[in-house]
Amino acid sequence: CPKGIAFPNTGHHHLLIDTDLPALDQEIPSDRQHLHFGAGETDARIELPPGKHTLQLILGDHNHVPHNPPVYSKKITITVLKD
Ligand SMILES: [Cu+2]
Repeated sequence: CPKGIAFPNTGHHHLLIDTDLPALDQEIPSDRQHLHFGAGETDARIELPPGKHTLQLILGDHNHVPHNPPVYSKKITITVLKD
């Protein structure tokens, strides 16, 4: 659900790009490597330069803090090809 809505076992997605999991007991950073889907989005289009990249999802609560226990995906590696 969108950020700011405090509800048990609820949160929003964060996409980690080319980075490891953040601290699990703090607010997830917000920068180009940590995208917040604070409107509750379940899909997105992102643009990355050609080459290898890693992607990983982690849920954060209404304050962008991972749940306890944290809910995150495996990290995957993708290759972006040139046009
Ligand atoms: Cu967030």
